[in-house]
Amino acid sequence: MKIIGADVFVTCPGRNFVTLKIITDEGIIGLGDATLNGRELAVASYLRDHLCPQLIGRDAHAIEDIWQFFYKGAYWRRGPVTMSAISAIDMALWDIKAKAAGMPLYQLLGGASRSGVMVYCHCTGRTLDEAIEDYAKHQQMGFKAIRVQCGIPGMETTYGMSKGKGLAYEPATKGNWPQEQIWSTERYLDYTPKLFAAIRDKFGFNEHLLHDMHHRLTPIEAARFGKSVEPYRLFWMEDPTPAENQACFRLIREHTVTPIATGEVFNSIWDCKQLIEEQLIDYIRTTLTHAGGITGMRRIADFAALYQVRTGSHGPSDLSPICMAAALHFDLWVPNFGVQEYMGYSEQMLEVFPHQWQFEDGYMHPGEAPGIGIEFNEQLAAKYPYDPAYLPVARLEDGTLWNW
Ligand code: GCO
Ligand code: MG
Repeated sequence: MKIIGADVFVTCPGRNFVTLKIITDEGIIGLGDATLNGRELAVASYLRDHLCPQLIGRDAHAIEDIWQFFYKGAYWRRGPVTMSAISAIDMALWDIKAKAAGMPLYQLLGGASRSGVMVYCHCTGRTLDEAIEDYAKHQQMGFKAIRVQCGIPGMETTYGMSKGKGLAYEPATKGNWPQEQIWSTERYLDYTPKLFAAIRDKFGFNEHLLHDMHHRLTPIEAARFGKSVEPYRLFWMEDPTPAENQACFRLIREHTVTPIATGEVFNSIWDCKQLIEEQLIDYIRTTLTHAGGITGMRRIADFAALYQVRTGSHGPSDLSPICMAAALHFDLWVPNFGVQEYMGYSEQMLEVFPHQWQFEDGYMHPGEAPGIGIEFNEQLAAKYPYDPAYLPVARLEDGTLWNW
């Protein structure tokens, strides 16, 4: 089966998504997600200008060889732009292979290891009361795992806040210039344990409770945080500190038994090697879209399994529904599955990407359609052209640029 076409689309049904469509001579098409929030056009160009022309004429079944060709063959390895492009190609080729086999992708990977994929939602409030209200809403929807974020008194906004009560969380702002936000570690460390106390007090320990620290703390601050929230038994604390220096997680580990999840910005197995080998984390958060597709993620997950590290893939609404659909197949199969993030999508987004997945009582299932089980409505997508939007940046109160 030969590849005869590869097209890239950038569409903005509420937010920007980069979609790759691979076409074969047998009429089977495959879809891949190449969305890199705030850098969408760089990946679109990398695909359009460099990789797509080199796909034409290749055997669509040769997934591993194509992955190696674009990874090693570029000479320039790794990096989010390169890896998002490779990921989209890989996803689309697995979609094609599974369609050709007449099977849902999870069957090709080795079959289902569980009946459903536990997902966690994102719940938020500008105040503690609003966060409690939002938690109750998600609890009623059936979620078994809930991530809670809350406004901090004295800070105008912070990671995880929606732009108004009842609105879906969307970190990026439209326009050509990122919004700047002020961050105070002191205020955060003081207030956040009160949020967990209030949640556990009101709802008990029925749901898994998660929290995203979004790389804001230093290792010793993260250690103090983890230790101070141990009574609330978090499922995980996410991205407690930036992870370029993997060894710095040792310091956190020495002080707390609060489980740690990291890796949503990683794009290769090398980014997580030491963290996994030294068992410095409990959950690895790499995604299909940024860490090399099914081929890259499978390698990371198998390696992580040796050290009892489980998966907890990134799944915000700024990865396209194609990524979500593919992730559910991966999660249904992967033996060392932990949890899958599911922030959800607007109706407008789901109209552009008609999908097969189901949600029931906190668990998701990718469906039984051959392939990944997702479509792309090109005509509708064309009505929503690219609209520049950027993630915010954070500064300390004295103006120093910080980690957002
Ligand atoms: C998460 C993430 C996101 C990121 C976003 C950046 O855990 O869902 O931290 O909210 O900030 O995906 O593009
Ligand atoms: Mg996160």
